[in-house]
Amino acid sequence: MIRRLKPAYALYNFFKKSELEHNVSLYEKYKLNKKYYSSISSADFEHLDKGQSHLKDLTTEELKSSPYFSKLSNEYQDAMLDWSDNGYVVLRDFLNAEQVQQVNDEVERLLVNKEIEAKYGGTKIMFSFRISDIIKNIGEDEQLKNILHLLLNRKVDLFQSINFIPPSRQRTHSDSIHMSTYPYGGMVAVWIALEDVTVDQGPLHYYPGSHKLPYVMNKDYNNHGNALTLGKKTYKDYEDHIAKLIEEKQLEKKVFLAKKGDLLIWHANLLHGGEPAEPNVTRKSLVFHYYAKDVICYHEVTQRPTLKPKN
Ligand SMILES: O=C(O)CCC(=O)C(=O)O
Repeated sequence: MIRRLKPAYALYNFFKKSELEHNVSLYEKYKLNKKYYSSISSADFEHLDKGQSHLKDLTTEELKSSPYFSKLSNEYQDAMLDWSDNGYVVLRDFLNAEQVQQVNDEVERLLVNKEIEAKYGGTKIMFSFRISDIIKNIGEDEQLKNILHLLLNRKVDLFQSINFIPPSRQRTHSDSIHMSTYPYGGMVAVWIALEDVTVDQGPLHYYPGSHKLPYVMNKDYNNHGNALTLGKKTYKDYEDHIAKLIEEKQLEKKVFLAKKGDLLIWHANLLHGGEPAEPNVTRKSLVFHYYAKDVICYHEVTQRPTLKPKN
């Protein structure tokens, strides 16, 4: 029960002022009666101007006419044409074999030294970029960040990294339920293969065009809660809701059989997940999540503002 009590989170947040101040000027901008430690969720934005509730998605015409686009290789330009209609971009061979080996060696070293550990059932190594320059430099790569800036029409800040060694086997979801923003759409993710991935290894899957569906938030699966408590639904309820939506809309799934070094960028609202996998296989990969600048950053399920360490 304590995990559902909003005042318990607010108390925890109270002592994290420096990591939560990033939202304060935006609460003022949108005239939200919130302190840095207050709980926050999509319900707090419902009364605001609907016309401004989403970052405007870039059209293909806007993409093509941007000066940075013309500086990219023909291959990258072609890949980026998927963004507007399909909500993803695949950049092949973004890392070369030597860079991939460096990351894999680094993860191995950090694990052996117990500087990182795999959580969430042994699948996810969180935030390795905070202690590894090798990993951070990839997430902060200038060309990559310029591409993300172009796609979102906003500069982005690297927020989180996740290393996977076994496959995620994660059911289909949109990251906007986890890393939520106001206006909607102020998040973007990058997935990089750190080995060649076959169908047996639980490849990443995604649903092209699903980013255009309405964002699924607490109210859409009856998980509102009230002023004092979070909603009672489980994460499985959310995943079931998404599975039903995919069925109803007859969405078409794509499976990413990546070669090591290949990279996929997905939109904040693109439905994606990990395919089932054979037992005891690896599927080494690295995910980076970025928030756009000047958006309210929070977590819809737990209704908490995002903790962002000051750089
Ligand atoms: O790597 C995967 O299979 C999925 C990762 C994912 O969904 C995420 O990091 O948001």
